[in-house]
Amino acid sequence: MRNYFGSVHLIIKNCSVSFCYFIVEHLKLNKVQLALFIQNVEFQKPNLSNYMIVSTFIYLFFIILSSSDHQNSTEIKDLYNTGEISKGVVLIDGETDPHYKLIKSSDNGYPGPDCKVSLSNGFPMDRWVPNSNRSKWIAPRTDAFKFNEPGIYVYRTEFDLSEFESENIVISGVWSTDNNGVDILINGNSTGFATPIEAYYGMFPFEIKNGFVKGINTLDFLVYNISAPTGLRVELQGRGVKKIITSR
Ligand SMILES: [Ca+2]
Repeated sequence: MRNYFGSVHLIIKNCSVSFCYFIVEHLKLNKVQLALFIQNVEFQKPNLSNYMIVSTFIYLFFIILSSSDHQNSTEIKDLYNTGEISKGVVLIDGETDPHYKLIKSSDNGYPGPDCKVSLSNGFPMDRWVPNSNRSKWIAPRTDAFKFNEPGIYVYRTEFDLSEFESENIVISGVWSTDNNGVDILINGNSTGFATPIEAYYGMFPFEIKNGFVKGINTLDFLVYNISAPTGLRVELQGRGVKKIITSR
């Protein structure tokens, strides 16, 4: 196959502008990748045979690029689950979550910004979807069974994308809330994800693919407490393509 390509002169010179646009927009190539691609393409007069070869080439290129994109994507390491102190290690009950801040509270007695890991036994944990070895419920207070005031509670976590291309980021995960999750904001903008009033019985998926900015990004989880206990549980992960550092 390699020799075959070596002897073929591709025929896309006359439509190179639109073709380049297609590559950049649909295959998410950066300038360096595009330059490498164009560098390896030679142009000649079109004929049916070459059209077929070009089609095959583009298809194969797409497959290779897709797999290479996946391989090149890197985990965003400063994204943490609720109640997680380091990757795969959870806090003990009552500890302050270092990665989530309560930036808005409806309970003057628990205004934040500290979020506490909830007690793992008894009410309301007997109703809340059980903790895992990757995440735990957090709340304005450790002893959630003593209740918090009704209203909105906003939990914020931050992560740094300085080393990433901001257009290639995907963050996905699941969340649970007491009571309903109102929204998830990426850098203050709604993603539209919500959970039902009795969401605490399960975990609900979300996926965010846009709205990212260079540098520090914020992810806000808005939870509405109808009455009694309130809390939040999140498990999430993010991947992106790291910036290519070029020197001249
Ligand atoms: Ca509640």
